[in-house]
Order: sequence, then C-alpha cells, then structure tokens
Amino acid sequence: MRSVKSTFSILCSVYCVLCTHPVRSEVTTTVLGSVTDAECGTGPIAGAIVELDGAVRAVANSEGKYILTQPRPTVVLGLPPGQHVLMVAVEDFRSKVVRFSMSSLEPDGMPIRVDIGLWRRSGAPCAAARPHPTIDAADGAAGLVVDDDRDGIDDYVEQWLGERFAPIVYHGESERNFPASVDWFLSKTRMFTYDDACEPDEKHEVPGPLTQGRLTGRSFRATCQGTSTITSDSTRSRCKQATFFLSDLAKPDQAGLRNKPAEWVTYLHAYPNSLGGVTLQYWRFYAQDDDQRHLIHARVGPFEMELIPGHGGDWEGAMVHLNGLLLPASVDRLGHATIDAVAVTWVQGQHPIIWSEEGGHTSDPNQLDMISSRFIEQQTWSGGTVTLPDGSSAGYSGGLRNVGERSHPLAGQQFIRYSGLWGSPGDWFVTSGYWGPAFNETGSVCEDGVTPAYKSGVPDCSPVPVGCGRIFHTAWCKSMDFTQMDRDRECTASDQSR
Ligand SMILES: [Ca+2]
Ligand SMILES: [Ca+2]
Ligand SMILES: [Ca+2]
Repeated sequence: MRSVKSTFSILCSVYCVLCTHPVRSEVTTTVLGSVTDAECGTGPIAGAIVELDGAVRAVANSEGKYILTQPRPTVVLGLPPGQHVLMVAVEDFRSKVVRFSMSSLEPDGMPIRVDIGLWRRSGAPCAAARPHPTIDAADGAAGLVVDDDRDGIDDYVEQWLGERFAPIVYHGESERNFPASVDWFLSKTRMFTYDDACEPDEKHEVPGPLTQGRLTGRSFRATCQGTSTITSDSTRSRCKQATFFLSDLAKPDQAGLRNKPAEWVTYLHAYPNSLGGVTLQYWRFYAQDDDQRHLIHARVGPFEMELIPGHGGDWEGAMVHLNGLLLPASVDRLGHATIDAVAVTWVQGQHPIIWSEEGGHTSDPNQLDMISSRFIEQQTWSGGTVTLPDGSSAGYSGGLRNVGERSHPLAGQQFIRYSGLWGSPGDWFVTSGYWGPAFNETGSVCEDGVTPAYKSGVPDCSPVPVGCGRIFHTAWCKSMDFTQMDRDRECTASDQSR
C-alpha cells in the first residue's frame, strides 16, 4: 500500500513539475483603465503612478490611460481571497487606494477595467474644488469599502498596509518577560479601583471574570480625592493616584507567553496622516517591565537613591509613517521618555528591524544596547514565523491585529478604550503600572501642543505644568490628520484625575 502511495505521489510531482507549474505561471492579470480629475472635470491626468498590490507599477500616459499586467497572485496578505488593491498617486491630487474583486473564474487574459477619479489635494483651479489633505482610501465609487473604525481608510487597506510594513522584532536570549496578548493577560489579572488619597490607600476589586468588554463602562467615586467620579474609559489619572488598575501578575506569569509565540500578537493602529499617507503603529504588550539597567537617580530629603523602574503592564511600539505614495517616509520608536525618529534596517525594503531591549522592551533601531548576543526573531505579520537562536523554527507568530480607533475599536478590541493602568500602583510613579496605547504618556504634551506633560527621569509624577490643560497623547496620535479625525475624542482623555 505504501509503495503504491509513494509511486502516486512521485507521479503527481512529475506531473506538477512538467505540466501544471508552467501553465500556472502563465496565468496573468491585466488591469487597465483611466485616471481622471474627478473634481474639475478637466479630463485625464497624465503621469499618475498606478500600482497593483504594491507589486507592479505603471505610469498613466498623456490620455490618462494605464495598463498593468502581472502573474495572478492567489492571496494578497491582509485582503480577502480574490481581492486586490490599486494605488494611484500624482502630485497635487489625493492619493487613492481602491480595493476590488477579481474572480478566479475569469478567463486568463481577460482584462479588468478600473477607472479612477482623483480629488484635488490643494489649490482651486475650478470653482468646485476644495482642498482635501488626506489620502482617499474609502471612496466606494470604484471599489468595496469597509470602514468600521471610521478613519476614512478602508479597514482591509489598513490591514494590507499593516502586513506589508510589519516589523521583524528581535528578542534577546536573556529576555525574561516575553510578549503576551491582551486576552491572555485579562484571564490572569484582576481589576481594582484605587484611591491614593485615602489613608491607607483604598483598593476595591471589581468582580470578575474579566474580558475586554468588561474593562469599559465602569465608574467609582474617589471619595478621599474629593467627590470626583472616576470612569474606566474616559478618566485618565495623570499621576496614577485615582484610577482603575489591572493587578500585576504572579511571578511565573510575568514571563509572559514565553513558550507560546503563536500568541505573540502585535497590535496595529493605522490612520490617515498629515503627509497625505497612512501611519502604521505596531504595539507589543508584555505582562511586566523588568528594566534593571536604566536606574533612576533621586534625592529624597537628604538621601540620594537609585530606583529600579520596573512595573507591571508594559506597552512598547514603533510607527511607520507612509507618504502619499504609500512608501515609508520615516520611522519613530517609543523611547524611555520621548518619541524618537530612528534609522532602521529594512528587510526586502518593507519590514523594519526592531530590537526589543531586554527587560524594558524599548524598541531600538540597532543591537548596540542589547545584552544578549543571540536572538529570537519574530516576524510580526500574519503568517510570519518565530525563529529560535539555534535557527530552529518555533512556528508562527501571533500575527497582526488591527485595533481600530479609540473612538471606534475594531473586531472587539475594546481594551483600546480602557483608560486605567495595566499593572498595580507601586511606591513611585515610575514603578506603577502604565497606560495602554491610546493613553500612553511617552512624548505626551500639554494642551498648548508643545510643553512636555511629564518630566523625564524623575521617579515621581512631575508637578503639573501651570495651565497644562488636557494632555495630548502623542504616542497614539503622532502626525494624525485632524481634518479626518476628531482630535479631542481620539487623542485626549475627556476627564483627568490626580
Ligand atoms: Ca478604517
Ligand atoms: Ca484605523
Ligand atoms: Ca517598558
């Protein structure tokens, strides 16, 4: 029986190599159409760059006509099967991204027609024109649109771009706290209310079990702070003194999902930016920050002291800002206290390499600050793999999950609206749990948009700058286009507590 099977499989292989494979490679897709000025009706736009699936590119001729041919791919990562994207960009017009369907039943060689009308980006050469600063990736005229997070960009296009530019993350061999997922953390932690003004501190547990949906819509009265009402999705406690929090995990669980890289989820936040493109934020979550290296020097009365700044609940990340051609213009990383532009190494021109510092997990652009000399490689895109230091495979990573916008989370990722702390309050500001992505303090500024909201390198909460007002959460909203997004609703907490 076994020999019959092997013979059959050998025959199949020969057949595949000799017959099927050459035929398959000849299956091509032709997409053609014209690019026109949708606003002024001035006709064709010559010189527009048209790109199919980010793979093949053409330039529209003097009549605005383009034609693209490429081997038909079966699946474009991030899109439903049979779907493709066209990107069209030309100076002075909004770049446009159109998602369209292509049936596998269509006869080989039958061209698909996609005509594109572009809107003007600035200037007003005709009476009807008005400036549109952002990318146009949710216009239903030529394609299908799903925009559940209401940021003006088709959610599948967000996923496609997210997968395309997803980082490769290196974790040191000596790392003790590996990535975790939100849902796993919630199954292990407990939720509490916290009022630091009481003597002793007052904590009350919120009855479990915890799920993402149960993180929001809660409130309590912090009576020792006065009579203020603290909510779990709109109050942000500036100095972590009156807030909800999720308790630190037991020691063995602080290691995170060390042996389950298939659950190392990378959380994507994608939104229109002021470059006329899209910004892609990639967030990683760890149950614990165990930073032993970046000690904080402090003076308390006559005493000099050094603090180890570790804390529960650690969110870290990097962001790729794409320009109007949907190409990377710059990369920012969340540093220890600031957001810094970094020069990264790109793999295949599209995946930036990020080094996760052991313990503190800061995203580094190179390995200079890494302690280890051997690393675990994590490809963060969906279907990406994890490779151990000895070169053996640890299977797939947890892939990429688009959380949507804070005002409109996607696919049940309600955690993004939770304004409390991920981790228990400690003796100091820097040893207390930190905020999630949408309320993160890194690089945050006062209402004036300039003054830093926090003083870096001090163990306790820095005194509130006079007239700071509502804090702008730069880490969540850097370069966001506010003609498309609601600045207040997305980037500031509607209520602050101490
Ligand atoms: Ca969207
Ligand atoms: Ca989005
Ligand atoms: Ca950290």
